[in-house]
Amino acid sequence: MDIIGYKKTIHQPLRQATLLFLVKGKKVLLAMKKRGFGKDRWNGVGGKLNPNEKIEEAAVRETQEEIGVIPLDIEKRAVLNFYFPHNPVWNQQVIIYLAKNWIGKPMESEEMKPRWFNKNDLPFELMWPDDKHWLPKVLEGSNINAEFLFGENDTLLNFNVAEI
Ligand code: 8OG
Repeated sequence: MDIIGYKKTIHQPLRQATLLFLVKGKKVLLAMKKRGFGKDRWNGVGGKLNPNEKIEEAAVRETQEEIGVIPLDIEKRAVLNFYFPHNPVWNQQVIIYLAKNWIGKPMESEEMKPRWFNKNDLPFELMWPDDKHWLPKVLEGSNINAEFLFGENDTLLNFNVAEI
């Protein structure tokens, strides 16, 4: 199964979700997901849109809910399309944001446990397998469009990453 072939079988736009990373100098904030999709992985913070919500509003709300800070001046830095042919309800488009300014101090919630990491020493073995292909580029300053095709057990089968 290749990405081009699979995309031809999809007829609705992908559902959107947000993912935001706080950055401070050489550090980036990741949070350990304690439940749900992506449990036991380090990730940025984010999730699905509420009805009638704009994507940027969802990025800010999810950050506040998950780690208790209000991000300011969020920068849209990547658009990632994820395809799961064995379970298409997981197909989604994730919009990636960075924030260099925020109000509050990151704290643990029921869903996430935050921790600062060096940008050049990320725990990729405990992250989604696609992250190593785009997150370092985003943190270095690139803007990215990418698509990823997953098989069962979160195996990454195929991907395209473009710097724009
Ligand atoms: O609302 P929910 O917890 O299901 O949102 C899932 C979050 O996970 C959302 O912020 C988007 C993010 N996410 C994916 N796939 C991937 C991925 O492959 N890598 C990373 N880093 N995050 C992902 O849905």
